Amino acid sequence: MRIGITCYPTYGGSGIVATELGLELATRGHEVHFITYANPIRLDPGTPRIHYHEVEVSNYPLFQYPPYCLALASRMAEVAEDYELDLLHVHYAIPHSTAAMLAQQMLAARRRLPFITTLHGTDVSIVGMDRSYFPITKFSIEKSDGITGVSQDVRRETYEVFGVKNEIRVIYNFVNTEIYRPMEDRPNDEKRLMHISNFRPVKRVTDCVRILAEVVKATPAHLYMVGDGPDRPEAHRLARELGVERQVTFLGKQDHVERLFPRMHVLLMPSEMESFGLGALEGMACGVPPVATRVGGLPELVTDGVDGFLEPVGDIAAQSRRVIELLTNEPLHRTMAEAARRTAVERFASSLIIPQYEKYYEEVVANGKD
Ligand code: GMT
Repeated sequence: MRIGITCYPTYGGSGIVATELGLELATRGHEVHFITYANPIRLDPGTPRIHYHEVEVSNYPLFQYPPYCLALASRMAEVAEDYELDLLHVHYAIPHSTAAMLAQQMLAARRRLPFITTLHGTDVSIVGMDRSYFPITKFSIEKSDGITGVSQDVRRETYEVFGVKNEIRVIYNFVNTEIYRPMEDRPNDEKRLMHISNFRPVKRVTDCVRILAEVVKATPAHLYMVGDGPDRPEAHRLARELGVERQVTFLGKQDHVERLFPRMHVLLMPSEMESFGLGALEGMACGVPPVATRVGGLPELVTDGVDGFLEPVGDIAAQSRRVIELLTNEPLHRTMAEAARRTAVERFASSLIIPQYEKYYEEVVANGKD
């Protein structure tokens, strides 16, 4: 098939899922066209069957807010026509779903261009609830030819928040378990905790520092903070205040996290909300058990006490206890690390999930031909 993909190309789970999906589809013989304002991270533009079409937004002085959605819609229609796309697949409803809807209408007299919207969570819970975006988000979701959600929780929330009647297909996030895999001999010179995110408030990054401060009272450990965002300075300050700044390293944004994960012992995900928790899955594939919060779609990924631990949001004592257990009980860590890897391979491997997208594409394209 010839598939157009639009996503946020910078650091963030939805963009990563979209990019990895495009790469996997190209490997399976499809032609994939990324239509985005920047080259998606993790995308090597030289990859066979992958094309990248930049969306340029002109900044005329009259525009206090450059109309990105319109530039995107025009580019989508142009690419769809030039490359005879079979469908558009947009990740994150706002504004991608609306732009796809416009592109579809622009081409309606000449050809059919179905589009699928994949909901990633915050597009429903945060952005969609904002009254100024609510009506257009609901409308664009309803007008989509197909809708997928990355967890049962996103599906439930979309029905609840928007009251849409359309079918929402749950297709879980995935990981390439050939690339994300455990190391033969994980270095044991120090016990390493890792957190990875965009350091937005929803991630509660300061909880990671608080957890570390509790953990080091019981056993030596080092925390590696991967990513960047608005709450990094506060996490830094807190590490100094709690006297653990030498046990915390801020690594910034990293492109090859598959090389980092296998060196770690525990992944911290103390989020306020997670529709799925892609970082946890990537860690699990590398044999790193997560200590995460019991929110959103995380219980669909992590089975508490089997392949990781789930504790209440903000409960630093409980999360720290779990980390200490894992760092000080070698057989427990080994069993959980193996179970985490098994979960990734048996339930969330790209080889299992990508065919679900392919099947859905075929259904959506066939639907309009009735
Ligand atoms: O987590 C973020 O803040 C980024 C966000 C995004 O849209 O890029 O991630 C969301 O989508 C990911 C991929 O489907 C999920 O794994 C994350 O759980 C989800 N984040 C939240 O729900 C907060």
